[in-house]
Amino acid sequence: MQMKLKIIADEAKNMYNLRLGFIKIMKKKEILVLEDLLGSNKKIASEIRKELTQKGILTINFMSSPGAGKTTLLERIAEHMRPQYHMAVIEGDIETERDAERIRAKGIPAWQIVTGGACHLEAKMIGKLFPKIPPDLDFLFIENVGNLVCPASYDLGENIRCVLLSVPEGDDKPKKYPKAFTTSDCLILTKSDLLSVVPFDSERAQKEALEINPKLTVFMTSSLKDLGIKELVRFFITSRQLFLDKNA
Ligand SMILES: Nc1nc2c(ncn2[C@@H]2O[C@H](COP(=O)(O)OP(=O)(O)OP(=O)(O)O)[C@@H](O)[C@H]2O)c(=O)[nH]1
Ligand SMILES: [Mg+2]
Repeated sequence: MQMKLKIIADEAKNMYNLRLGFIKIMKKKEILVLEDLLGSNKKIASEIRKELTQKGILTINFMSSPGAGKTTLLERIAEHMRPQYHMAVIEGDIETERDAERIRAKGIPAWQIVTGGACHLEAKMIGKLFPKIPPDLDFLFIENVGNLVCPASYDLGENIRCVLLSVPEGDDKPKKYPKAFTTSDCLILTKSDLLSVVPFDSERAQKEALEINPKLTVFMTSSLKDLGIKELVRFFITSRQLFLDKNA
């Protein structure tokens, strides 16, 4: 009886070790596949950046959690840029054409990428839209899928990456979701009109964001009250000029 039990225990142990080995191999394979994917994404992104910059188009990638106010901010930016500057928007969502429809309603060309479940955009998705992008654009905005984690790992060929953080989300987010902040050039605090009703320490949010990324340029905006949008638009216009001068 004891002998039989020992054999069963040994078999279970062997099975366990086999499973552990299998998981280790699969994990290694997963990491290799991911590295490969990110590597090829980076290559496509570099080509996109090169081509768009040569055409004088500054590309800006907006990342944030769902509902932080990306589309509303783009609607305001469109009002501020018109009529001097030509802009277009690529919208990324898991489902629906809604955000692209909102932008088109402002008279701005917009294309919707429906990822069908994927939580981020990838450079190849932007590349597929290339034939549609008018060459006389000044600015191409990309609204990433609402998610504060996955989009941070994918270069889309942008010149400027902006992370939006809305007041109702809480001032502790930069250190909890660091990659979106460490990989961005610009932090846009949104919905500042809610500061009077929601506890949000904007100094803490800025300080902690700058601790993990001192290069961030910070803006405080309210699309609802049209606050801070003019300054943000001026920043994009100046940045485009700098890129043009650099690539002249
Ligand atoms: N109070 C206030 N509400 C805002 C502001 N900007 C946007 N909102 C509201 O926030 C909600 C979400 O705004 P969207 O612009 O759709 O947010 P989004 O980030 O594009 O959302 P997803 O595309 O779903 O990730 C809407 O109800 C907006 O009216 C703002 O400045 N102040
Ligand atoms: Mg949106």
